[in-house]
Amino acid sequence: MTEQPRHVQVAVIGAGLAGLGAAVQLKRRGLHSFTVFEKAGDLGGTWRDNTYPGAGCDIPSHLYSYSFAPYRDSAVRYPRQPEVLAYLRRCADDHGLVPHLRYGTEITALRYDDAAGHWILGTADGTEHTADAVVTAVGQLSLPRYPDLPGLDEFAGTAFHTARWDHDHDLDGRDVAVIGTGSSAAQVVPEIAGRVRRLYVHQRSPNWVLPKPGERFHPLLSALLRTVPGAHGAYRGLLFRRSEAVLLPALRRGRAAALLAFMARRHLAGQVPDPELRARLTPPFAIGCKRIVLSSEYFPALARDNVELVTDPIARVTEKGIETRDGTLREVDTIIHATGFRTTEFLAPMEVSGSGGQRLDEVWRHGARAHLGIHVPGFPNLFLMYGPNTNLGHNSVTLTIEAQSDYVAQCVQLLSGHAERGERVVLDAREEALTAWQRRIDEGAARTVWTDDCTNWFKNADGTLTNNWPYKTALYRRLTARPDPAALRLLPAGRLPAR
Ligand code: N01
Repeated sequence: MTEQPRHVQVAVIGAGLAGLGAAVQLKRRGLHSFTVFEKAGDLGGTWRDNTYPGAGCDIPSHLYSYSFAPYRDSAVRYPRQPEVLAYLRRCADDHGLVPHLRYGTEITALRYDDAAGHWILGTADGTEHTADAVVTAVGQLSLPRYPDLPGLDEFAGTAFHTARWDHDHDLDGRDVAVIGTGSSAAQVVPEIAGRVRRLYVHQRSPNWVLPKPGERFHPLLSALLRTVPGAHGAYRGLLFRRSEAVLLPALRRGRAAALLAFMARRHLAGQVPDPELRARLTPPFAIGCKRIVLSSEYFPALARDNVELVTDPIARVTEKGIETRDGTLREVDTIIHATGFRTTEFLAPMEVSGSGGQRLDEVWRHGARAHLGIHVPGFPNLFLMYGPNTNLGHNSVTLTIEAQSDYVAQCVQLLSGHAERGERVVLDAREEALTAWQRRIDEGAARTVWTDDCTNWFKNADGTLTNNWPYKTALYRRLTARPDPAALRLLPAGRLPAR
């Protein structure tokens, strides 16, 4: 059934962590004319989609939550997927977002209409809505990436991605292959290793792994958090400061890197006594180049008798299983793709065109860039949440997303003030602001280990860092504290003048 076209002041696209955060801040600034369009039938984004066994957050919940909606459990340190999803539902309920959520509406195209001075949102069912401003909040980890392996279609068994887990497929007693050894695989493998008959873990390159503290707090700490006033806030502050002061310098090749590498090597040596297996699990690149895996269960699972770490590269998939380059065919009935996400494509598969019809994929042909990760010049009144270079490698991404949501709400408030005075205006970023921003990103990127010789999901095929913010979180918060008139142009709605 097609929907009725409608005009909204603000269209938010996506009801995950970022979309909900933006919606909360809009309301807090008295802006109530907005709709959150969500393609699925439920909120939660990545925390709705990733339901694989063991799915959980490896950032403590005290930090993986908004400051305006503290998630402070005195018992649980690391929440599992159902708990994070429940937290997001609570946010939506507590902040009155439910009436704004429009499920089952996939926005497939965004087109700025120069003549009308507003955005046209095309949906999967063909309906077109319009909006004065658009906030995209579609995530960086929303499009599953499937491996491009010859013969994949010939496989006669069951195959699925970790982010599209097939809960109807019982794994008990089966022969299973997991492709990929990132954070998702490290959570899945220990959960299923004891249930399946054989498990082959196909590793293309190893990851540095650090031990994960217990999911639940020690009873003493738990009692402290429960009883001492201010303890929850102090704990959050401690986690934040530790990430800024120790983890970030390590990722920027500081002395703390040696400490982390030492901890990772000791963890590996303590859990993997077999020197041959240990050698295959030792990464040849600096710690942090790939996102560090946090797990105390992954290595012991690999050492089980029914589990084999396969490091010979995959040659092809056949009807019966996976053949490696040495000619060995390991027959399996299930293949699990723990192969990550198409992270550098950002707003894809939406087709986005700005003023004058310029296409965003054309503007971004050498890599996604946006001033503050939020504004793309020539795309007026379009605000990106969790856009290019706003992911954190050392701290909780909720912090940059919260900063963005308040910033974007301020921009919309500014536009709204003009509209109330009968002036239809749009906000556009200056090209010079983006150039200066990009210079800052590139300088920061060059100092981090992310641009070293390893594959990771933070950079594009050219090796340009497109996803991560290479500085302190506090700096990002400062830069997004309020819209900067020097970086933005306020123009009459309609076709933008030449830049
Ligand atoms: O994905 P990844 P992920 N043949 O991209 C391999 C978040 N997350 O889903 O390293 C063979 O890290 C690839 O190999 P290589 C978190 O931010 C968070 O595990 O490229 N292998 C790699 O081993 C995380 O970083 C939590 O050589 C292939 C793996 O697949 C992000 O999600 C929990 C291949 C992909 O690893 C993504 O993690 C889980 C091929 N053709 C996830 N293609 C939290 O706790 C790819 N690979 C918050």
